[in-house]
Amino acid sequence: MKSLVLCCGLISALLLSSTAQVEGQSGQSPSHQGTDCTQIHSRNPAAPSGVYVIKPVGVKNTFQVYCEMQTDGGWTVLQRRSGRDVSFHRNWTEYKDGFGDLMQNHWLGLSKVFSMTQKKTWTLRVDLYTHDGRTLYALYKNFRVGDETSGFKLHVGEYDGNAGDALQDQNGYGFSTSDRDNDGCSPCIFGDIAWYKCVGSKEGWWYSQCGSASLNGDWHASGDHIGWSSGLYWRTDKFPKLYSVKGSKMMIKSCLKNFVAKHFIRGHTVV
Ligand SMILES: [Ca+2]
Repeated sequence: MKSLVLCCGLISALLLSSTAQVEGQSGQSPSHQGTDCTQIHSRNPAAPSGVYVIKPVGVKNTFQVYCEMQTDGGWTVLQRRSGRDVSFHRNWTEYKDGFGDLMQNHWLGLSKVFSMTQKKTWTLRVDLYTHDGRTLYALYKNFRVGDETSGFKLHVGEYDGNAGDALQDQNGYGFSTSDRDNDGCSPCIFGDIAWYKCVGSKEGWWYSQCGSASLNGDWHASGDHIGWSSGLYWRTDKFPKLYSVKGSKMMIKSCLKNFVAKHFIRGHTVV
């Protein structure tokens, strides 16, 4: 964990230096505010959390994201759940493109996450809010998703945190929706029960026969949050059985060690 922070701190300084140089050379006002929230924060540590326009490295089009600006850097939010005002019953195209309100409950969209994570090195942070007011977290190094041909396959590296590791067994699996089955089992056998799809109620996730985590299922209020297989679950020993969390947030921060070293040392521009 300490080495991760040090790495990102060093790289942020390098990135700040290099991007300032590029802007100074061009003299143009950018139509976007950075390649991602980490870069925006590194340029201006006083920048508040909120919606920003970004243009990831190598991507043609800009898009909006919610940036969670914290003392350890800027995090780009991929998913947020805090209630049932936005339905997560969506098809493949909707999970691909994204939906919801960036300021509240939303899913950024798998194609955007792919476009961000195909370059740079990323850390995923999953925050899980319990019904008794606690926040547990899970950190994964080397997070990325594959392209659509791969089913937006999930890649996560080393785990750290206090929520337990529920995502590692979904590593390497494509995303599944009610109209796209990449869960790796047909049928999926659990004792004397067989399902053809791990998708429980039209939610999408990286199911893996079917796996230990899903944060896009049906949201359940306090008092109605235990016993639901389609809730927001993170099945580790840190939670009671069949426990649906009160809220969740998934966000990523870039750590540009390889990318910056390659482009900075060779004198190429970083955009
Ligand atoms: Ca299946």
